[in-house]
Amino acid sequence: MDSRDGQRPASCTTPILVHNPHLDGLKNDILYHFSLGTVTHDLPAMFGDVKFVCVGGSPWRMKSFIEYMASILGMEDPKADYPNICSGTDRYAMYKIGPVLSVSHGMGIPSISIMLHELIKLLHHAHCTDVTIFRIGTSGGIGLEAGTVVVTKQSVDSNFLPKFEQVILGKTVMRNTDLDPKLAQELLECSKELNLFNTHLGNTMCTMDFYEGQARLDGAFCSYTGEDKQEYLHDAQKAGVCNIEMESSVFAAMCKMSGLRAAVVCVTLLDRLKGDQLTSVHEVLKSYQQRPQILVGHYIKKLLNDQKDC
Ligand code: R2B
Ligand code: URA
Repeated sequence: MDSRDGQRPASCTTPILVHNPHLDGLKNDILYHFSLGTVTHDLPAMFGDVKFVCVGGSPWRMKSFIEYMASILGMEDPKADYPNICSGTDRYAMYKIGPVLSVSHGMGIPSISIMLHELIKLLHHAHCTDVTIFRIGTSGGIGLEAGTVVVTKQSVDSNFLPKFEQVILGKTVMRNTDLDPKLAQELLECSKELNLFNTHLGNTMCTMDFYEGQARLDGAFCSYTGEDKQEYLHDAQKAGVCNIEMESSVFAAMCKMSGLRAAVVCVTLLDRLKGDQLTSVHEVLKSYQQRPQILVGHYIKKLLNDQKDC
C-alpha cells in the first residue's frame, strides 16, 4: 500500500474537531470517566503523538491489544506491565504504546458514546492530527461461518437504515453513519495479505439490545416465533447486513462529526441463522476475538513501516 493512500500528506493535516462553543469557557475540562483533566494532566505531552486509536468493549481485550501491538512493532519491554492510564476509575481502561492508543468502551451505545465524547475531547486538547480509529469487536453473523471477520461498509439501525438517532433536548436528531470507504478497502487488502481468516465487507446492524433487539429466542422475554425471527434475519440479510453488534452506529456518527477516519472490524462468533447461544468453547471464542486485532495490527504496522521508508 502506498502510504499516501493510507494517510493524508504531511502538508495537509486534519485536526480533531469538537463542535461546542461552551468548551472554550471551561478553565479545567474534566474527563470524568477517564479520570483525566486539562489542568491535572499534560494532555499534549501524554497523547500528542497518537495517530491510531483502537477501541473495543472489554478492558482485558484492550490491554491484550496493546501488548500485541508492542510485540509486532518491536516495542516490547519484557519488564513492562503496560499501565492503565485511567487507573483512577474503573469505568474505562486505556493503554498506549508509541502512536497507538487502546481504549475500552463497555457494551452498548450509551457506554461507547460517553467514552467517545471524552476521547474526542482528549485528542482535541492534546492537539492530535490525522488520527485513524478502529472499533474492534465481536458480533453475530448472518449466513457467515463463525470466525469470519466483517469490515463494516455501512452501519444500519434495526430497520436496516444507515442512521443514528440522538435525542437532544427531547428532539430526535438524525446522524449519518458513514465510515471511511478507502480505509475499509485497505483493511480488506491487508486481510488478503495475511490470508489467515475470511474477511467480508458488509453492512453491520447496530441494536440497542443483545436479546430481543437481535431477534434471539433465548432472552428472559420473547413475544415472537422462531419463524418471525428467521424472517427478520433473512430480511436483514437481503438488506446487505452481514453481522449484528451494539456500538457501530454511534461510533460511525461521532467519528464522522469529529473528522476521525474510522473503521469497524468485528468477528462473528456464531451464525445467527443457525442459533442464538454461544456454544463454542472458550479457547475457540478467544482465538476468534484475536482476529480483528491481528488485522488492525497488520494495518497499523504496515502504515508505520511505509512512513519510515518515506
Ligand atoms: C458485541 O458484543 C457485545 C455483546 O455481547 C456488544 O458490546 C457487542 O457490540
Ligand atoms: N455480540 C453481539 O452483539 N451479538 C452476538 O450475537 C454476538 C456478539
